[in-house]
Amino acid sequence: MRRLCAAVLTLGLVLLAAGPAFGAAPITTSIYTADPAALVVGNTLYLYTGHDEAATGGTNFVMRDWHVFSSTDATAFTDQGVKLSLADFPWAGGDAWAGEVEPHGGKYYWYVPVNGRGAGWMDIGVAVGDTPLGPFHDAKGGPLISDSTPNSSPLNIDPTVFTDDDGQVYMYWGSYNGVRAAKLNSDMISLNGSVITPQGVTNFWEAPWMFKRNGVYYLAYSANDSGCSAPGYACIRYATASNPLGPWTQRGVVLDQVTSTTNHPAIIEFNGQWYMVYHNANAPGGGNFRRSVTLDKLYWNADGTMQKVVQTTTGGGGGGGGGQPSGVNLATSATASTSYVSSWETLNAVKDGFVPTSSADHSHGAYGNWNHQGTEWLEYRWATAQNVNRVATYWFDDNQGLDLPASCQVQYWNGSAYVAVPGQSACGVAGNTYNVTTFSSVSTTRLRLNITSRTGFSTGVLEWMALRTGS
Ligand code: FUB
Repeated sequence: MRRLCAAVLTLGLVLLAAGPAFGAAPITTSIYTADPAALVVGNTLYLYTGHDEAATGGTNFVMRDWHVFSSTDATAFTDQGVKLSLADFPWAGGDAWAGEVEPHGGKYYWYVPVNGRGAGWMDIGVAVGDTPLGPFHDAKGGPLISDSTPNSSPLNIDPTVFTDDDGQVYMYWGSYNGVRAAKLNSDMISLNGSVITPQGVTNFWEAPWMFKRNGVYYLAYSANDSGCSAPGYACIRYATASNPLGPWTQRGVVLDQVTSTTNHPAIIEFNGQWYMVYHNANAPGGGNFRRSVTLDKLYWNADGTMQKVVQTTTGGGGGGGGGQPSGVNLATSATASTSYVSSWETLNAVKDGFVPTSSADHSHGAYGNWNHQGTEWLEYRWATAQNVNRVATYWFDDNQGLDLPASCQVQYWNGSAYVAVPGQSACGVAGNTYNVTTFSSVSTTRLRLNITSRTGFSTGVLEWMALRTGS
């Protein structure tokens, strides 16, 4: 009955897509990185990344420079350091956002969005260097694209630059649903013709990445429609075309939602293997403004469509591509309690070690708090202190009154109060998978999961694992 009532209440609200919440190991955990662009030169894969410097709990981007990482095996990456910064653009005032490097005429052109201090907000500038590692300097002395460029995007960020077989160079960019494209002249610092609004790039939000394979043009981009991600989060969709300026046909989702709200693709072939390079919030202490670049293998279907990328599980707080994380699950020996559980649900189901097949799989029982809204909590207690450094949560979503939460937080009892576990990575809220949250090891007799619902919904949990440090 309550599921029927809830169905009526929730009719017309968002349906959430399935998707693993994890990614492979970050390319570094020394700094936070975001917005990757990839380039292969000889036997080296270069990743050009933004640099997140927001403090823990920060609610805005703090981005002042860009790093370059290099690798010869797509596994181990060397941070080559800061190769471009806001200081290289005297006309820019802040916001070193997502750029891309394109080789041309023996030089390397690095297109970057920056706050241009002029009218409006974000502009696109261009730097040039003689090698993939620079040194780079401002190539133009002012913006290539600004808010005063006719037909520019509502937010002029995220340039992707592509050179066709005939040598013509194209740039796509934009955000706030406003994708734009233009040809570049061979000087690489001026437009050849006017800015167009390419057709068919449906669900575009931002972060385009353009490339060509077997004569087909591909445009991957960040989308945030309800068909692919939870509110506030993004997935990566892609479109194909037979002409570099379109029209485009959308082909679906190639990367599901990740643990950061934003996402940003770079798709590239290196040593005979294709990769999806992207970012998430999986590094220790990570978050929406403390992101980390990672990459996973990408595979093709025979018809030229891309298979959805499987976000793998190694390191960085990863959890298993939907599978159960490994390690000793201390939950099985804990006593569970909660601020509220519906009388028909089964609190102890969260610690029985069952591996659900989806967020709707309550075949082994589930915890649910319908019809409470706001923040409720689950808690584990042990008779003696346990060393814990990660939890994994599999949310219950009945597609009726229970929905994935808006947010969550892990706390521990420090002997006198509940406090947030230190160095906590993003508390993931993805469906149909284990969401792993890592933190600095704590020795405690009590662990708590605070769960905050979305407006109009209650929340539920199928499994909540507490994993022993070092196992
Ligand atoms: O990193 C700042 C902005 O967030 C980028 O420009 C977007 O692509 C998004 O990742």
